[in-house]
Amino acid sequence: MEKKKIVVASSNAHKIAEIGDIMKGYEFISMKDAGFDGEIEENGSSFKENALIKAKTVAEALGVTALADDSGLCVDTLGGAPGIYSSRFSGEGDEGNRKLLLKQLEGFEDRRAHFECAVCLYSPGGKTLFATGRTYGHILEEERGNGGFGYDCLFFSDDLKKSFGEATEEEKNCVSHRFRALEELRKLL
Ligand code: ITT
Repeated sequence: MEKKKIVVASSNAHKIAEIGDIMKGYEFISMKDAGFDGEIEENGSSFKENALIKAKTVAEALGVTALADDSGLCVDTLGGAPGIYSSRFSGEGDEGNRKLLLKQLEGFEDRRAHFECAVCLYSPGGKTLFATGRTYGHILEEERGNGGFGYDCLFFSDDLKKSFGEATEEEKNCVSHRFRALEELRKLL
């Protein structure tokens, strides 16, 4: 049977790959490959709002069903920062973001944190499904492992008892915020 095609409203190749590994049975196409190369202004005030903005923009521009993931790292001691600003935290990409996070946490004992993910599936005509997922852990004093992307090598997972950077893709994809959000979404489909 031919797999159902879904356009992913994201320009983050790591995310798109993880979504494909987690949601078997669907074929995911990046928005760029589907013909969308516009800018999307993520000006929502929550993960959910930003996921809707991304999915709706791409779905309406292309006339197809689109899936968006808005996600980020929330650190308790920092009042939930960087949160929805995770990708733009330092303004200098993933490496700069990790450096800034370590700097802001210097001297803090409480390093508890969670990743959060909101997914939105938007179909032309306005049918909208949302799901969210979280995964808990703490921020390490230094990077461990080089797998994954973003803050993975600084995030020690309570579930895996190692950093996401040290975990295999399969291990991360069994406990991650993205996996949990997509599992919820799958139940709604
Ligand atoms: P799109 O908006 O194009 O999808 P993006 O990377 O800008 O790509 P977000 O706005 O949702 O996506 O920001 C997510 C950021 O949160 C991401 O760039 C990482 O810094 C961090 N992040 C989210 N999920 C992560 C994960 O599984 N592992 C490590 N870092 C993650």
